[in-house]
Parts: sequence; C-alpha cells; structure tokens
Amino acid sequence: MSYKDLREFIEQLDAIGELTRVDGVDWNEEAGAVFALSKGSVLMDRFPGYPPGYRLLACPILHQKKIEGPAVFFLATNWSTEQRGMGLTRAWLERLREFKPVPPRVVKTGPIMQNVATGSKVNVLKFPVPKWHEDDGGRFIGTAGIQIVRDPETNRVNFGTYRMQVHDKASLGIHMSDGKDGDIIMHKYFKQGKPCPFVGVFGCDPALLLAGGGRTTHVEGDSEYDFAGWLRGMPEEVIIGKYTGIPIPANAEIAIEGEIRPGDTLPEGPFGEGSGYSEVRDFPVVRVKAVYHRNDPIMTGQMPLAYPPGRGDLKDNFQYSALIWDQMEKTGVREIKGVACYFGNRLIVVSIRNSFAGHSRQAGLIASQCHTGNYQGNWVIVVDERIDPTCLNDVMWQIVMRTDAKRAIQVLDYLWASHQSFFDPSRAFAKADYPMMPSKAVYRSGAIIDACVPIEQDPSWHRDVRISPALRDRVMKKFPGIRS
Ligand SMILES: Cc1cc2nc3c(=O)[nH]c(=O)nc-3n(C[C@H](O)[C@H](O)[C@H](O)COP(=O)(O)O)c2cc1C
Ligand SMILES: [Mn+2]
Repeated sequence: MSYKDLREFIEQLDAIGELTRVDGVDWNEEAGAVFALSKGSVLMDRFPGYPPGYRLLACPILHQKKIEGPAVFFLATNWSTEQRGMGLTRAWLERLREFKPVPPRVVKTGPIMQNVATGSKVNVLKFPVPKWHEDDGGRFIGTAGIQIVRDPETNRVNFGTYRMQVHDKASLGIHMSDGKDGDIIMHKYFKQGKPCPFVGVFGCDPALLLAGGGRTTHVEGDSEYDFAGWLRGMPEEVIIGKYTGIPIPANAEIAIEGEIRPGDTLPEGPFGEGSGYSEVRDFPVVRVKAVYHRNDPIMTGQMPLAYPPGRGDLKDNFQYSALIWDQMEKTGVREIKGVACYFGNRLIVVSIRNSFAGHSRQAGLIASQCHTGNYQGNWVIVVDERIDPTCLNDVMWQIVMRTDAKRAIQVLDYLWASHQSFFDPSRAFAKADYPMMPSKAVYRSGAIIDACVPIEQDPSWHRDVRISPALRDRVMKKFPGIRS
C-alpha cells in the first residue's frame, strides 16, 4: 500500500490506530506539549485565531523515542518485516541495498498551487506555527519538512530537514549545521557572491521526510528526490519553482520560495534539541518571495525531546544503524555482525567476528568516521560477535568484564560536531588573540571502546562460566518444579 500524498498517509495512519486528533490547541507551547505527552502522531485542528482546517500533523516518523513499534515506519516506507532487534536492522539494510533511483516527474501544476501569495502578501504566520518548547526563542516551522537547494556546480538537487525560526512574516532563520550538504551548497553560492535560491516545504508526505531527515548518503548525481520516489514506490510529482528553478513537490501542503543572501544573518534560537536547548547564534535568513499552499493546509512538524531515558529499554535507531552498517561494508570492513545506534547515533555499537589483530579497531574507527556515523557519533563500542548490540546489558558486560581500559579506549579529536554539541570549543577560542571565526569552530572529540577480546589472547583464559545445555536438560527433566 503506497500513498499519493500526506492526506492519504494520514488516512492510513488512522486506519491502523496510530493517529490522535485534538482540536483547539494553542500554537503557543500547547501544541508541543500535546505532541510530547500523547502517543504517536497527533493531528491538531481549530487553532484559536486560525481558520478551521489549518492543521498541524505532529508525526514521529524519525523520532524513535516516541515510537513503540515500527508500524508507522512500515507504512511510510511501503515495506515491512516480522523481524525485530538486530533482525530488523539487517532486513532494512537488505532493503536499502535494493535501492534504484526513482527520479521525480515534472508536472505543470498541482494542489500546492491552490493558493499563491507573493510580494507584500507573503505571510508564513497565516499557518499556526508552533512555539514548541517553553524556552524556545520563537516559533519554528519546518521541523519536519524538507528544505531544498540546487548545487550551483553540479546542478544536483539536494534536500534535508532543517528547522526554521520565523523572524517575521517573510523572514525565516535556517539552521543547517556545518558540513550538511545543504550548508556546503549554500556556501558555494556565497563564494560566488550570489544569493542561494531556496525552497522550503512545510507539509509533505513521509517519503520526503525520510529522505530529507534520514541522513542518507547519495552517490554522485542522485537526489534525495530519487530516494523518496523509490521509498514510496512511485515518482514524486514536482513543479519547477518560478523564482528558484527548484522542483517543488506538487502534492505537498505548504511551500515557500525565497533566497538566502550572503552575510544576511539574524540571531536564531534557543531551540530544544535532542541534547538540550541549543543556544542563540547567528544563522542565515531566508527572505521569502512566494508562499504556496493547498486548501485547508496541513503543516508537518515535530519537536525533539531530551531527558535521561529512565529504566525502560533504550530503543536503538535501526535506520541509522543500517546506514552505518552499509557504509562500513562499502569501505571494506569485513565480518560485521550487527550495528545498533542509540541517542540518534551518539552511541554506536558494532559487533564483528574479530578476525585479525587490528580488525576491531578498524571497525570502530570506520563506524566513527563514515558519513552517517561521523556526525555526532561521540561514542563507538566494538564487541565480539556473540554480543547482540541491541542488548545494552550484554554490551556493558563485555566492557566491564572483558576489557582493559588503557588498551580498549582510544580518544579521537577534531571530529564533525553540530551546533547542539554539549561541549563547545568556540567558547574557548573566543578569547584568542588572533582572528577567529567562532561559528566555524564546531567540532568535538570522541572515543572508541574496543571491547573485543584481543585476538591474540588465548580463549581458554577465563572461560565463560555457564551451565551446559546437556546438564540443563537433565536437571529440568529431573526437577520439573523449578523455574527456568
Ligand atoms: C525532525 C528532524 C529535524 C532535523 N533538524 C535539523 C536541523 O535543524 N539542522 C540540521 O542541520 N539538521 C537537522 N536534521 C538532520 C538533517 O535533516 C539530516 O542530517 C539530513 O540528512 C541533512 O541533509 P544534507 O546532508 O543533504 O544537508 C533534522 C533531522 C530530522 C529528522
Ligand atoms: Mn544530501
């Protein structure tokens, strides 16, 4: 079962009992709290001060913390498996390997053009844009949307999901972390002294959201559009934007065209992030030239939640895990048996059949440095094959019982970080007595815990203490009253 657009997807969510509907929520703090406190996806309507039908779908497609099982993911990807745990990651990895680009199809017009506003009529606050968290510095749109640019050197169309703060009705802050494709492309325009043409889509189908926010890699030439089309099982229909020449999803709900001018920045934030509030910094501004939307538009959005997880099982992010596994194999790491990511990918656990001296270290270094692992991949743990990375209890046992700290831990420095990193070297550099660009000084250290038993260690030393299957069977038969 696929879906043509967000509206069809919402019907499908409803049919499997994954949708809550709430009316009369205030955009100011209430929408965020309603999403955070409710199960799964929430469709909000009748915001005070807004016409009925101007809706918000808060949908945790890429938000593992709020997801009990993968049902919504299966719906969004038009795919499913009975597998769970490491089996689910492996199944998704196999599915990813079937990827064939499904490029978008250009159409003349579509529902997104039902309402068009340009010039002085532009007003992004005609939608009930939420102030998500109590201490956010303003209202944020595009927290689950796609933001599209075109590489001026290769013409490749790129999109990602980046939050946008509403500064005023025609100005939006754009928060692209250093090193994201979107950020790199924007700076190519700036180096040429040109503004960067920009399209923001603030309500769209989940295939686009998964392609945009999923930290996918793309081989040269492919666009996230090709991935979204493949995920959905049919090409995205797109309209070429009048002001930017950028393809806009024809069946999306809300979109804007605009540009980012070199040197045009405004203070952005704070915003509640996965790691806590990210504080105020100067970020580029999109000056909006046109707003398009369907009748009764549905914004898509979501708010990150962050606090210590408590006693429940920590859920692994199988989407990132499969990507890292794939990228590790593509660089030639042998005998990978499992990958599990936690807290996004801030903790990555890899299991391997340790096959030569140096193998476990290679696996750890590549996991920490491949594209999807690199960004915020603060901690990497490598364990032996018999440890299931989706079971953190066993992973901890391996570290505590089977490693020598001095040998196991390798600290790495000057790694890819984000503006939401807890430790921020730019603060230390602010006092430097030579010219600095503090906003560029976003990097971090990281560590690998190589918890594999060293290959040269004789396995007969400290053999596992276990009850053999034969003894177990004998005793269970003889004393059936005991609990197993
Ligand atoms: C809900 C959601 C919100 C996100 N917000 C941001 C953001 O504000 N800034 C950012 O740099 N990345 C954000 N990301 C991550 C990027 O969307 C992701 O890394 C994407 O792959 C970047 O694409 P790019 O490398 O093509 O630029 C978000 C991801 C999700 C799922
Ligand atoms: Mn990209």
